[in-house]
Amino acid sequence: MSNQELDALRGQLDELNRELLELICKRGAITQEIAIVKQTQGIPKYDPVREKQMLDVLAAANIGPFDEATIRHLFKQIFKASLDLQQKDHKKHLLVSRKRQTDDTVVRSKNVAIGGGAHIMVAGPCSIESYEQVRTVAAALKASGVHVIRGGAFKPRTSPYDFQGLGVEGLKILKEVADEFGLVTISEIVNPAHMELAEQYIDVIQIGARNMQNFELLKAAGEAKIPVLLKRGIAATMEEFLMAAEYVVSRGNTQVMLIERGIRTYEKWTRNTLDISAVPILKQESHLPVLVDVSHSTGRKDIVLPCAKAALAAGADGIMIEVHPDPPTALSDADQQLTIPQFDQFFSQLKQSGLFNQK
Ligand SMILES: [Mn+2]
Repeated sequence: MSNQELDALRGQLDELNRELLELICKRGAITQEIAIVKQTQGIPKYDPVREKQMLDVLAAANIGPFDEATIRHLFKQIFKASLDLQQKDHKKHLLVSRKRQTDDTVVRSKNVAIGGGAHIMVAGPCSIESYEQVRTVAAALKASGVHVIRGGAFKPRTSPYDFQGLGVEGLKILKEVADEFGLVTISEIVNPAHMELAEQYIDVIQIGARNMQNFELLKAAGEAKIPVLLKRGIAATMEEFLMAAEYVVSRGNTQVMLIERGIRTYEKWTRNTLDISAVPILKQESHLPVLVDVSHSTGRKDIVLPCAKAALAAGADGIMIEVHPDPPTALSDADQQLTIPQFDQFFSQLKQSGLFNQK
């Protein structure tokens, strides 16, 4: 074959490549339109039955020289690329996405604003154990300039034989004490039927790590009229975490905060592994406030200060930490809770570092 002939054939290929490209792009644009229709109708993007039908039609129409398996393989790649395109577009349109809303969401409760600049300290006991216990912590927090108190009343414990919390009684104690000191309260809710109870007694609903993908609970929280603090699941990816938040926001409750609380790894010297990289990723991908729980992520008191500094340096909007008047007697998480003097020292050192900006 002369070079001239080869060049001519190659010229034909170049032309066909251009035509194929044009057709593939045209096809992509149509799949994007289909995605919008499917989105509004709530139909899943991936339709294996339809894909099989298209492949069968193509295989039957194949006149060669490629064999059937090759044709199926080639078109599967095109279908896959179209599906990826649909899903990428979808991600861009998530309500929690930074691409959808560039300004930081500011979560407001009473006189406290979380996100959008100033840092917030959330502290309090793991579990609400008694009126005296909560009041002692609240008085100390108030004196230290903390505005938000946490405390668990419904405790989803690893073992069914461990302390399960005081339930509604606990919420009542938290409310009484918080009202006295003018504090904002955060407490975990584990039952979708308890949202009205939450609105009555607490200011912020916490959805715990073990419930991050409890979709009925997320939907119920999405209909609640108070903010939600969503903890990252112990093995949740960033995408799963943001999708869980999307469940809440898509139901109308836009007042959602994310909190990194450590993930499960092989490491045994910390209770969990604090994923600092989650902070800048979440801040980049989402407009929701991001907090870091330095107690549950580390499970040890001796490193909470450097971990809190790292969290703030990475862009976190706030820190959560457990404080108990007498940690050795605590009914849950005794090892990781700070005493009140330890907390005061922790908080003053964090402020001295210049990383914690209070309004
Ligand atoms: Mn705890």
